Amino acid sequence: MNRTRRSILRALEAGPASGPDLAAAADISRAAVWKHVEALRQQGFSIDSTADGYVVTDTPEYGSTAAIEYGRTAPYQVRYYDELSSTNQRARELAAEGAENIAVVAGRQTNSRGRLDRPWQSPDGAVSLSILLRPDRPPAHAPLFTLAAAVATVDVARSLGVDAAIKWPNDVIVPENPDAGYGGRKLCGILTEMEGEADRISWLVVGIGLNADIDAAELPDNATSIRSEIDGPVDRGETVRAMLAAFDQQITTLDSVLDAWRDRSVTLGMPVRVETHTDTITGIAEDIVMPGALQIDTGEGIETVHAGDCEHLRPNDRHNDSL
Ligand code: BT5
Repeated sequence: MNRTRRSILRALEAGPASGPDLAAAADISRAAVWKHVEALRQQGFSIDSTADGYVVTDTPEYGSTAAIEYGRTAPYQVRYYDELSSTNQRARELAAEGAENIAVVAGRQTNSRGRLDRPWQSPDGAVSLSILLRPDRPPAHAPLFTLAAAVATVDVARSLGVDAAIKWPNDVIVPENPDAGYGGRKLCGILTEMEGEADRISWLVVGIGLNADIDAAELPDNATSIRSEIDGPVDRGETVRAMLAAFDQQITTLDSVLDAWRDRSVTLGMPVRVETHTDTITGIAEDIVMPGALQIDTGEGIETVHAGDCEHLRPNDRHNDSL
């Protein structure tokens, strides 16, 4: 979407706006304003011409940059694509072109990836979102942005009525037993990629795959979706806008993100088994420490794990795992 159309849309968000006012604000002719308004109508906006000026009476739900940007409060420019191989891949290309503060959104992805290049399923109905940032932080702080995305996703899912929580390090799940927190079905995965110099991140891409308006039957075993949890449809446009706002809020208070993560995690206090590249560590998850490492009490001491796959064990599973 070009800058003029974006500014017209912004003006319409604020209420009725007359053709001459829009023309003056954008420094274009009234005929050009009319063309932009027509183009927005083509994209699914209902725009009435009233005595007070143009008024938006209905917005398209999804399927265009304008639809997602309308009502957005967070400072990220949206780029929407019906289909991409991977939103992270597209965001990396934009990073190479020097862009920043962009939210790449895809209707569906054909080759999306999780950690260690694992396949990630993003059929139509998913929220597939990658946020490109250039934070003034050292590379070692990059995992904090993953935590911020997990916190933001939990808050949005809960606001939609889903009993979501975080499983270390980057899964948002609906626990099988919310009090005990074991097992659980995965609602969202997060993949952060970055390029940095010794003391500063050059760019960072936080990729979020949220199973939103999809039937869980279309997803892998052990996955769930907002739609299946609340048994109703999900407005993806509103979900993306809420995600961007919640993420932005978390990264503006990044130094307190560990506390926010602790409040929403079901991993802490649980018996866990964590597979790292080289090892399997079993014990009680005690705490999360900078910049997102899990401390596990193995019974013989505290082990600090920076990356790995974490499984929550049922309380009596522990006895099978010589703790
Ligand atoms: C993740 O990896 O959980 C990170 C996933 C990040 C995906 C987003 S979508 C937007 C952006 N663009 C990308 O290309 N990627 C990001 P990991 O922890 O490795 O988990 C991957 C595992 O989750 C797979 O091996 C499957 O078992 C499972 N899985 C695949 N698709 C799933 C889905 N839609 N819902 C739940 N689980 C899924």
